[in-house]
Parts: sequence; C-alpha cells; structure tokens
Amino acid sequence: MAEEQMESLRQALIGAKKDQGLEATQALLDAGVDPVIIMQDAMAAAMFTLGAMWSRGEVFLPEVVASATLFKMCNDMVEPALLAAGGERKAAVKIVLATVKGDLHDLGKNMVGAMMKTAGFEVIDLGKDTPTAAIIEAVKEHEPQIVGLSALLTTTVPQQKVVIAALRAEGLLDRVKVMVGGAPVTQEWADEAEADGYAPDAPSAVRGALGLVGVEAPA
Ligand code: B1M
Repeated sequence: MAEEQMESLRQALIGAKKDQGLEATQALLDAGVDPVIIMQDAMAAAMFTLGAMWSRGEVFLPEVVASATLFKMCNDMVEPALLAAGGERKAAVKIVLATVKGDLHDLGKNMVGAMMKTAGFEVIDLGKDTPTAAIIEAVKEHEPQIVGLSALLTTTVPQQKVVIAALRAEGLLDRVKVMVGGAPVTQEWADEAEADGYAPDAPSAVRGALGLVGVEAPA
C-alpha cells in the first residue's frame, strides 16, 4: 500500500494532479512512512523525471510551474512531520543557506534546509536569486559555521565559485566552511570551486555538513 501511494504521489507531481497529490501525501503520512523517504523517493524523484520529460519536449513550462506549486503544497504537509521526527534537538550548528544569484530554483534548497533543521542546525535561509553581497552580509551578521549554496542551472553553478571567491576576499573563509549542491553540481566542480563540501541530495547534505564541523552523524 505504501509503495502504491508513493507511485501515486510521483504520478500526481509529474501530472500536477492536485487532489491526487495531496491525498497520497496524507495517506503516506498516516501510514507512518518516513518523511525523508517521501521527500526523496517520491517528491524529488518525480521532479527529476519531470525534468527529463521537459528536456524531451513532453511537457512545457506552465506544466512544470504547476508541478512545482503542487510540490510546495506537499512539502508543506511533509515538513512538520519531518521536523517532529527530529525531536527537540537544540541547534548546535548555524548554516546560512541560499540559492545563488540568477537562479530561481528553491525546492531542493528548501528540502536541504528542512532536513538540516531536523539534525539540530539553525538555518538562516536567504531564499533564491541571492546576491553575493547578501550572502557576505549574512555571514558577517550571523557568524555561521557553514554556508550552503544551491544552484540548478549550468549558467548559475559558476556563481558558487564567485561566492567562494568573495568570502575569501573578505577574509571569511577561515571562519566558515562552504558546501555546494544542486542537480548539475558534482564533486569535481566542488573541488574546482574550492568548496569544502558537496552533497548530491538532502540527507547526504546533512551528513556532510555535520562532518564539516566535526560532529558525528547519527547512525
Ligand atoms: Co527549471 N530547469 N528552469 N524550473 N527546473 C531545470 C533545472 C532543468 C534541468 C530542466 C530541464 O531542462 N530538463 C533546466 C536547466 C538546464 C540547464 O541548466 N542546462 C531548467 C531550466 C532551463 C529552467 C528555465 C531557464 C526555464 C525557462 O524559463 N525557459 C527557468 C530558469 C529560471 C531561473 O532560475 N532563472 C526554470 C524555471 C523553473 C520553474 C520556476 C518552473 C521551476 C522551479 C520552481 C522552484 O524551484 N520554486 C523549475 C523546475 C521545477 C525544474 C526541474 C524540473 C525540477 C527542479 C527541482 O525542483 N527538483 C529541473 C529538472 C531537474 O533538476 N532535473 C529544472 C526537485 C528538487 C528536490 O531537487 O533541486 O535537484 P533538486 O535538489 C536536490 C539535490 O540537487 C540536492 O538536494 C535536493 C534534494 O535531494 N541539493 C543540494 C539541492 N541544493 C543543494 C544544496 C546543497 C546540497 C545538496 O548544499 C548546500
């Protein structure tokens, strides 16, 4: 039954079928399915499939916008369950999180932020299309241990390197570690950009961030 609902949620997100999506999400939550599994294996997976369909010309921008809107609605339902599963852990690590300048994709970044919160991180989310200067300002103001940069477009991925260079120029790199991510981002790119960490998905972003600050991830 859970796998049926997972597939129903995937299909609903791909087809932007609102009622089906909300019903499947509720059914999965009622069945006690791990919110991380719902987010990763149903929601993120569906958007990946949708992206491939978009590349093949099988869906168009308005349909993707509708799917992204439904994704947010489903996410709003799953996030409280995710946070409740994380318990009352006190924030021990601060992270400034942003989607870089020129990039409006924030679904994955939001997912990363939500999972970071469950691990006890204090998340300062600067949103999407974030100017480099705003990231620098936030680092000075909040003194986080980590800066997390998301980018989904091949044209905005280089912006991650720009931010790292700006942090270096401001003398802030000895205080913060930088983690990069987003669908087109790779470990090779992270190395080239001289980021401290890279993660391909939200659960591994949490583990990686804990590793960057020397905290062992729970088993
Ligand atoms: Co856009 N888009 N989009 N889009 N969009 C992509 C990225 C694209 C691959 C689709 C495609 O053509 N197949 C393509 C980019 C091609 C390229 O760069 N070569 C593309 C394009 C072209 C565009 C526009 C240019 C389209 C246009 O206007 N003609 C435009 C750009 C706007 C802009 O940013 N300036 C655009 C717009 C949009 C929408 C607004 C319609 C919508 C975004 C809505 C929103 O985010 N609020 C959208 C969507 C939904 C997508 C796809 C279909 C799905 C992205 C998504 O949300 N995935 C996407 C296809 C794809 O990615 N394959 C596509 C679900 C999400 C959970 O996954 O974000 O990858 P993701 O996050 C994952 C991991 O990457 C990782 O963890 C997350 C969870 O596991 N992660 C991190 C993310 N950030 C991390 C940070 C970390 C660590 C891990 O550390 C800090």
